[in-house]
Amino acid sequence: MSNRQMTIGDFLLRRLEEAGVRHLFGVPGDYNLELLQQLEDTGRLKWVGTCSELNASYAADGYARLNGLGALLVTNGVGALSAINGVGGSYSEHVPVICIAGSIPLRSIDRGLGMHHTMADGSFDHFLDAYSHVTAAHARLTPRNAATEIDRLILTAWREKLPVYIELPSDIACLDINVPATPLTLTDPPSDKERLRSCVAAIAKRLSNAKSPAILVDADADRFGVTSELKELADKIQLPIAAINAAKAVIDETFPHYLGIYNGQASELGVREVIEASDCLLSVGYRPIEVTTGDFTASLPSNTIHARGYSVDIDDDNYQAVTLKEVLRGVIETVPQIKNRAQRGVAAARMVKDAEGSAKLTQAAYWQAIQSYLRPGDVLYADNGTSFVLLGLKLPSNCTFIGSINWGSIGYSVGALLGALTAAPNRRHLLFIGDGSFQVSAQELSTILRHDHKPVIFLINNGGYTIERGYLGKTETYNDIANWSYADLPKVFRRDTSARSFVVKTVNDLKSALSAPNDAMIFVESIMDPHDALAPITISSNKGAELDYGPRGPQRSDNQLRSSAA
Ligand SMILES: Cc1ncc(C[n+]2csc(CCOP(=O)(O)OP(=O)(O)O)c2C)c(N)n1
Ligand SMILES: [Mg+2]
Repeated sequence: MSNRQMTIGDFLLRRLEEAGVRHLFGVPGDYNLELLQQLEDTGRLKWVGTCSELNASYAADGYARLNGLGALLVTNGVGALSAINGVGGSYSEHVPVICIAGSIPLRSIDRGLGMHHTMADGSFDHFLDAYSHVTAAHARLTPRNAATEIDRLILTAWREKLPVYIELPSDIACLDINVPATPLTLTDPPSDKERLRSCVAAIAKRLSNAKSPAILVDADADRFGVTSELKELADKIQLPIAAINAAKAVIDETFPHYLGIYNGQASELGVREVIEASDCLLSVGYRPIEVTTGDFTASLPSNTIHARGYSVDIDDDNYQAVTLKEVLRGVIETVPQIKNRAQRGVAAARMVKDAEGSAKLTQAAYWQAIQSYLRPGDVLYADNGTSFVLLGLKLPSNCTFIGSINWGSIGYSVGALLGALTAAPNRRHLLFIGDGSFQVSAQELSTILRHDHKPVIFLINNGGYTIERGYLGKTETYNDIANWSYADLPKVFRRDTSARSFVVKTVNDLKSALSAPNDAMIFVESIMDPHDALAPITISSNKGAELDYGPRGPQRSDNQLRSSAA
């Protein structure tokens, strides 16, 4: 392999570019300015400065959801720890993000010089150690290891679909090292031939002999890029595919074999029976938690086949060294076609009576209007809170859902919106968020406006943390928040903004907001009652309280927002 000389910083940027990363999010700091200058000088990658490193970590995650890989640049300690929540979220949601921290110069580490952005305790390893818990791999670069570590870390993020952490000491970015001249190629290691053959045969045999086979997908079906294979398999042998809510819209909801959301007793109509009674269920990357299993009421058949990115569990066997895509391709080729299996009904969308136009806006009327607003190809976001109702809407074809169901950090969606807009500026992006979640990361709206993006932001102003009122504190002031003038914020964040802002109080107000053209940002602030929440929200919060606090905890129904009807 031929080599060439290159600076460490230039090589890192070159490798990111070769891996398909075209934008870098983050906040400058003295320890990372050298790399930022190299970015400017070489013209590799575009810098997207954010208001905070936390938001940069959310943006890199949102970017990676649509781009396959994302990256952020922070400064030592203060920046790295601000970003660690978002990077932890990327781990939890299986999103490949490369977090680069410009860090303490090696000369200071060598000489034991105390530096700012440290604990001033003589140790320089605290943040590297902290990141070891939220990443698949981490390293501090040196002139000796940089060429190999940069490739190892980028490749690990891409292969594992998990974040990695790179410390780039500030005094080495401009040092020349020997680097490979050939570009970095992102490929999976090939499967072991025998393991692949016998794994494919075992799955194909079970599927072909089954009377009621089905597939259940989690987010990994998207992360490992196998949705088209899953649909091809479903077409070939006429089997239904359900998703858990962490994998909303991973299978196109208009796909004829798409069944609906499986969530234990909180499943969509008709889904639970099919999944739980299947005599051959193939699950893809299934990682159940309380909020994706209807509070542990989900129960997969005991002989479920569990396929993951690089392994498969089937009956008594565990197959290693097999890649998901190759397994599914093999199964598609092996199973005989089935044409006449009885079709299963797809769950019908719940319809409610049209609300009076002049009536005060309710959650029920709101979500009904939103359902008709959705268009094929939309990118949809739901932050934590009553905006989770979006999970129950039927999405048109080719929609993408970006959420953080496992990690659930409020405010994630605003940063993720910036990131995904940067990756796919020509799609229509709709953000659904509550006032409480918005207050965590609202300032990133300014970056979205600064870059002329045109999302539609649906903010529910209900005076606080309504979903939390279903756990505890229905009327307590700890669930109240300051009442901002949300719809004025586009103007505050960009004086010359062309954003269209609406304050919506009635069904008619909402209708006129929804008829605004999408040629500028649309900001819709909908005022709703703090105690208005649909049954799926209150039921899950009430159940969550039982689980969280136990029988001796504050099970005070008088102090919990409860649903009147299921
Ligand atoms: C970083 C973080 N802090 C706290 C929480 C706990 N939490 C979950 S939902 C929520 C309230 C959300 O309120 P809002 O966005 O207004 O939604 P609503 O239910 O009112 O529509 C809070 C505080 C969290 N999930 N993440
Ligand atoms: Mg709220």
